Amino acid sequence: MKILKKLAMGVTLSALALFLLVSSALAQSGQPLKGNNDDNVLISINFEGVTYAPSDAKFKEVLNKVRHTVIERDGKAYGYVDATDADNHISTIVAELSEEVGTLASDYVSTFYWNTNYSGARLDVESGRGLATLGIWNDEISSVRTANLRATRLYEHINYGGVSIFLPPNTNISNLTSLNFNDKASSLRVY
Ligand SMILES: [Ca+2]
Repeated sequence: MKILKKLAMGVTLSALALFLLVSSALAQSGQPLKGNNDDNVLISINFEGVTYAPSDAKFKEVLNKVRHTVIERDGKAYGYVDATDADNHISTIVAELSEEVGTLASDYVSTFYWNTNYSGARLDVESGRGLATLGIWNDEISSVRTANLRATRLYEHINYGGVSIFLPPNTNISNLTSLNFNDKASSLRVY
């Protein structure tokens, strides 16, 4: 985040209020994010062992607490306040994914785009790489295609700081606004 934005959006960011942007029709369906589709959306989140749908009274309250969102391959989302809890969950997922072997470059490369709908300049990042700073890409990424077999994480601040969102393999997000992360990432990892 740029400094000016930080001041204005600190509270909003902590919420990672991605789910509120989901269409009401989807929100009522109870279906989780599905992999391998464009415009994936999250419509419910597990927090401290309880799953909250947008229709639940406490949904907004929960989102306001969540700082780290972890999306599993089946599309289920888990929210964490504590970074270590999120890291532990991610470690388990990454360990499982690391056993999968592919033959395509796209199996191991996530692509980030300057604009929505996978347009504009693109940034390819290979599995195993972390970018602690993004240079001219800071606060610019607007869409992403994650590697077919490897997970990807976006962070609000440089050096893997701030709120974060962990995306499963083979996931296309055509507009990161849907995850409250448009033009917001300042560091990232491809596992
Ligand atoms: Ca952008």
